[in-house]
Amino acid sequence: MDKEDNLDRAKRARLDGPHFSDVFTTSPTDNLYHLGMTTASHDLVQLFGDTEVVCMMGSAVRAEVFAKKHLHPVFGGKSELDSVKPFGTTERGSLFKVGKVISMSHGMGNPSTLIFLHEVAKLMYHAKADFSKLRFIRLGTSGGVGVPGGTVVLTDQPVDAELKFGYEHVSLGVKTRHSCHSDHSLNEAILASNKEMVEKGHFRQGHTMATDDYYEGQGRRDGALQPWYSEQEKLAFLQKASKLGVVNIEMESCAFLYFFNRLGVRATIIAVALLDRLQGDQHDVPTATIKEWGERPLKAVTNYLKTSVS
Ligand code: R2B
Ligand code: URA
Repeated sequence: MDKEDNLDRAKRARLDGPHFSDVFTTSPTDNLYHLGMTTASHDLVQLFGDTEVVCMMGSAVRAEVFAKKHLHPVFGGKSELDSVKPFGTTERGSLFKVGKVISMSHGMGNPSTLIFLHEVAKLMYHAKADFSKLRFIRLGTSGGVGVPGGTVVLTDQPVDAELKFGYEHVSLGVKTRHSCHSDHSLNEAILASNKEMVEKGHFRQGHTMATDDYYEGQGRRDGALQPWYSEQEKLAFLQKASKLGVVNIEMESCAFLYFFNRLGVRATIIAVALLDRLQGDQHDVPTATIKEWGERPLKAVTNYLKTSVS
């Protein structure tokens, strides 16, 4: 934890642990509102107690594709494909489980993601899942910085939209800054399961910038509003990011890794670059190519899961 806030020592210590809130753990019923499940409505231990890996992604459609097309053939056993159905509500996001792996969506951006992170962590707590085995992986898309479209990036450390390492959170009007990083051994294991992609140069590790906006927050000039910055100023900023070691830009890595670092659970982010932002703001790649690239993180994580789920 950085010392950039005004919390006194006792309050700061609460952020370092114990990790689970004494409020929800002692409530007679806990409502996982956005997942559409409660401790009373579902037998969470029976349904989710054996979970080993939680895979999260922005899109509900992608979460379903991952569950049906990638997880079911490997972990579905004798179950029918039709039996892969979402749990709870699908109004805000979708959650599927195949074998010991959850595939779920979290929407776009740090704020939406944080809601689902709190609720899925509580879900795992109520389910009595083994947190020493649990891993959380975000699979996504991103804009590359100095890497071509199609490159899969494994985040080592995220920076925010000001290129500062870590994540800034506000509670009760107080800003707290939190250092955050991916789990090193998890990254090594994912890379080791995807040697061919690594050797081809299609898979690499680096810093990821997370922003609260797809357009001006990522320095795009093709949004609806007239930006204050020129094309040259945009490129100078992206070059500065690149020199710092940033290889891609997305919208969730800071909150995602902050959350799991605070909880003390292994987590990482894997996202394919859909374009190189040093070359432009929009891509002109055929839809079929974007679809194939979009599935690369799903395939890479499936390769890892094949070797690491009991
Ligand atoms: C990548 O893609 C989405 C924006 O198009 C956002 O969720 C992200 O991080
Ligand atoms: N997702 C982002 O956040 N940015 C991009 O440029 C592409 C996908």
